[in-house]
Amino acid sequence: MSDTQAAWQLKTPTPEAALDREQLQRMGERLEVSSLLVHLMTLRGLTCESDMDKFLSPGLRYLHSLDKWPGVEDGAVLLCSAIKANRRIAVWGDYDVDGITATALVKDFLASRNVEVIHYIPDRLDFGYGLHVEGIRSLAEQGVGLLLTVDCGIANTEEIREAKRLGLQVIITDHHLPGQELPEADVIINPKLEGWPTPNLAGVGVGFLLMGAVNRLLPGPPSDIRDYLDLVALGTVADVVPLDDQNRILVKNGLLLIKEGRRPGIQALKEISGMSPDENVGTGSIGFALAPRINAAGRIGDPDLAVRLLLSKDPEEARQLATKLDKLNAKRKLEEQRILEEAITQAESQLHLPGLVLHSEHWHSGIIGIVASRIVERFHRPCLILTKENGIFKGSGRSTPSFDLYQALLSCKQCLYKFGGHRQAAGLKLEPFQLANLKNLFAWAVEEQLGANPAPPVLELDAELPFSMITATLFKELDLLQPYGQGNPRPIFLSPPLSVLRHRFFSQKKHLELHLSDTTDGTNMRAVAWRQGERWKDVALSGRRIKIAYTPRLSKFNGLQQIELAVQDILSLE
Ligand SMILES: [Mn+2]
Repeated sequence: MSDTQAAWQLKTPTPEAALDREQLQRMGERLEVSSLLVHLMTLRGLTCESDMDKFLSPGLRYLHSLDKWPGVEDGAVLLCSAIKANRRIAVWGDYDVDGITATALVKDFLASRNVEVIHYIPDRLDFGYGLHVEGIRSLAEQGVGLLLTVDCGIANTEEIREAKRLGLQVIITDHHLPGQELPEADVIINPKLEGWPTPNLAGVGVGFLLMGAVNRLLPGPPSDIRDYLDLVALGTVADVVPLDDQNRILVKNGLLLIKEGRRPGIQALKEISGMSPDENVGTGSIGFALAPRINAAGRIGDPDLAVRLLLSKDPEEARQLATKLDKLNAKRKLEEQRILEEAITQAESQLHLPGLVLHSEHWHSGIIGIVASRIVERFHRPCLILTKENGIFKGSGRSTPSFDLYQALLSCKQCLYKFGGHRQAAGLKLEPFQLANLKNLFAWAVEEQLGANPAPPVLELDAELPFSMITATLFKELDLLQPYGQGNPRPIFLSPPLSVLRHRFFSQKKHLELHLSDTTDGTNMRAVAWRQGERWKDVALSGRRIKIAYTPRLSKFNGLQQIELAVQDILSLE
């Protein structure tokens, strides 16, 4: 939680989406929802009744047909002819959740059509992301005739040239930005290329489309391709791609499968994360519980553990694998905590700077990215975190919403050995003697973009919501907005003036519980401000008039459902 008071701002719809009170009312009547829900949809850029209707019930029938996605049919034809010719097929994936679910999806689907393929996921520490020549040579030696990449490959022109030289057919499926030169693969399927209906699919979404097309072409009875949407939802949510209309359809339907829990591996992950067997899994539970356990395999263990988990047909085996992943994740958390504490200490000595460069000789390179995110949350400054590996500094950077990190690294490139990424996140490598230069250049770059004194963070609020409006119907309506994600954040509401009836701190004063009364309608509610104990411990809260930025939640306590307000931020009115 932030140490600085954020500036609160009520969101307004874009001019195209804006509706007046009466229009909101009428639209609500037509869609059979409240005008508040219509208002929330206009804030999410929806302008007309049919888009709103599709948003509220995103059925699979609204997915574009397969021939609308360039390269997908060509890829399917090539893959099917390789299968017919008995060519050996290898899937090359990535060690994050998107890459792991994409690998599992392709293998699992093809196995359902009686096609066995081998897979390879590079080790994060030995090789890093993407293709490498040693691996390709080894696949060729194993008699592989077709290489299918998932969630990677678009940047590997050299490596794919080598694969072609060795006589492999190559199909790239990827969703990362292509460079100036495209690899000489037989087929490239990438939503960032021209002609795609959306650039936002995740790697696993692209793999799903290809398998959908293969499903139609292979001889024999087709499989039910919808069975694989659980994997699509996992990878898409974990990769934090915008949940535009197509991704929303894939994710919303995939989440239903995850709730059902037919895949033993996902069921075991839910169980070990403390969820009930038919728990309604949202994007939040994926982000906090399921994805970190899958990622832990790739960060500090062996990503194949996670692939095996997702492919397992045996609940007992799945349970054992999930337990292993859970242990790795616990280890990752400890390590993260240790690095975070050291990083915070360093950051506190740099608060005169608008951008932070933190480094150590011994931080785990699989974890520094998460720590960078935590540092940005806490200090509201762009941050680079570096660690030494094989005599070279390897780093991970995270940005604030208004800052273009990639642009900043471009202006530091004279001291960098390698870098890549986008606006919000990036990776970099540099020689140790360049560290001082990087610090200077980065400080310049940040100051140039943001000025010497970065503006306070802004907290965007969806609407004012008095406590009397928090009803069962509201919860049902808010459920329709799910799944939340980029472009569709969980709504945060502004309260009317409240008075604090009583309060207490708990868990070593880390968290704060409040009993609040809405002064405009007299309704009382219980609220919890997680991780905000420190900030309020010396303030006399009881009796004070405040406003809160909050999200209403239904929580279960002793088997009873009760309303609890999750407090984002508190504003004292006195
Ligand atoms: Mn990805």
